[in-house]
Amino acid sequence: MSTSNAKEHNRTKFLKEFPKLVDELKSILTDYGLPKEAITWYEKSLNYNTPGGKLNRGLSVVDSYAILKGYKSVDDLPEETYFKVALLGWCIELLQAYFLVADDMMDKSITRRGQPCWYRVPNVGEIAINDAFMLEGAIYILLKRHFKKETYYVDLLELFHEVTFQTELGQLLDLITAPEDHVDLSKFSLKKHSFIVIFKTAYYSFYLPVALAMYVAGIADEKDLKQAHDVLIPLGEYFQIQDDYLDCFGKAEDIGKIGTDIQDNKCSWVINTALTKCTPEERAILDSNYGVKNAESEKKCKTIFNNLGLDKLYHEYEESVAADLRKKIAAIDESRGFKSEVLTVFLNKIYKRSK
Ligand code: DMA
Ligand code: MG
Ligand code: MG
Ligand code: MG
Repeated sequence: MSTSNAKEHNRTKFLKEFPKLVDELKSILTDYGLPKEAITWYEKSLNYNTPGGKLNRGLSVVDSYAILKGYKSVDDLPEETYFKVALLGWCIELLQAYFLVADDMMDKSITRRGQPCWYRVPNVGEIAINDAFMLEGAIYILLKRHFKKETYYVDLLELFHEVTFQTELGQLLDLITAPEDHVDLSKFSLKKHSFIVIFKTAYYSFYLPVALAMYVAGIADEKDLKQAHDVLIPLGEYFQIQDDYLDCFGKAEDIGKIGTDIQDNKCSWVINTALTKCTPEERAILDSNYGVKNAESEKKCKTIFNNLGLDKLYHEYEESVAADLRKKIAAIDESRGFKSEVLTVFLNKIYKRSK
């Protein structure tokens, strides 16, 4: 199979597991005696918010496990093992769904994955808050039902809880650094940006999938978890910088969402880099137009970003961070069974992405 066929095949195989989990979750509501309308609502929320994305996080649990255990293809995994690692992958996708439903409300976003954000679907509105909680709740129901007997069950629980809290800390700082009613660009810095993105994105999107695979594979020595962490956190930072760049310069058809960072006054890589390069005149224009909720002000900011050559700076950053990560990966100690290939595969998945 060619690489792209294998990729599509793995994605389809992974997607096939999701309806089984939806049925299992529905059966729990049925056992509680919930009326049909509530069961249908939960089903709709699960299906609308969980499977529609790139599934990179979920698929990475399966891929990483296969590499750690030396399987050439995910098809070689025993059926029961595949089900378990795919289930953990779906737990990350549920965590992601939970964060995104809430994030879109807080960011007042319009579209997500090419469809209206969940809170904007007719009759949903603020019920989306409870739906977000219930997407998160699904994780712990599934973990208990399928992993309670494993020696690493508590490790999984602690990892999900810790990473969730870290993400929420990142979201907090993201939101309070970007108040709606008060734009103050002097509050921004690349250092603050780095903290925000590591916490709001890198832990749950990059460290979590690999760490989960490591626990299941039994290759989870503290030193190896740290080796993985020390590459995956900067890798996740790079990924969120791509997200920031694409929010401003990407195509809505590619990224499946309409960028809101400029109007939302976000402390993104784009504005922070611009602030380090702009003239006092450009700074004055940014001060009075960044975070202002209209297309005209947004356009003035974008013109400055273009004039500053941010596109070129981004591509230079991308090359230098990728080279740096490859160097770090080359220095990994594999003596306890950890495999650096897990990290290379992850880097290759996101290198130069446009969506
Ligand atoms: C996303 O940050 C972080 C989480 C935890 C959902 P963001 O608001 O930049 O994401 P997006 O651009 O996808 O709305
Ligand atoms: Mg957002
Ligand atoms: Mg956000
Ligand atoms: Mg973004």
